Amino acid sequence: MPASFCGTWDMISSANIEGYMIALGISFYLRKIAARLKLRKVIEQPGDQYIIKTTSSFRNYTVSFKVNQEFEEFTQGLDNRLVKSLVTWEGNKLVCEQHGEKKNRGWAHWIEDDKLHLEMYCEGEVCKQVYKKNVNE
Ligand code: ECB
Repeated sequence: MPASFCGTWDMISSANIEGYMIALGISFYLRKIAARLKLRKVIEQPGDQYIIKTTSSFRNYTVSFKVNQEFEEFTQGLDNRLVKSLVTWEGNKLVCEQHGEKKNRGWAHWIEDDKLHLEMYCEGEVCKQVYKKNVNE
């Protein structure tokens, strides 16, 4: 049984968000803002649903889904694309494939050493982030 992802997690490292954003076609101006953000993940699991909230001082983004159930996702405030998303378990990794205009797009979350790991990928670019649990929230 995989460890619970629920809780509040604060970003402690981020690598290659620039490459990931370029692959998504994000403008120079937005990339400069986004690259500086200290992101937080608030993850809830009501029933058989997952809710992942990504928050920052600039914008927030929320996605909710059920594992193994394809859904339409509009990446509002990110690259503003409509994708068909499917989240599945691959071992201890929660893996999302985002099918749409961009090839090989998605993300994976897993827990390792009490940290929440995230890889976001698009067209060969991979952004790797690590989050630490915030026990005060
Ligand atoms: C939510 C704050 C980000 C605001 C950045 C604004 C513009 C940049 C556009 C695209 C940036 C690409 C990545 C930003 C980083 C994270 C946003 C959420 C990434 C995501 O898909 O998270 C998944 C996995 O946790 C759940 O939605």
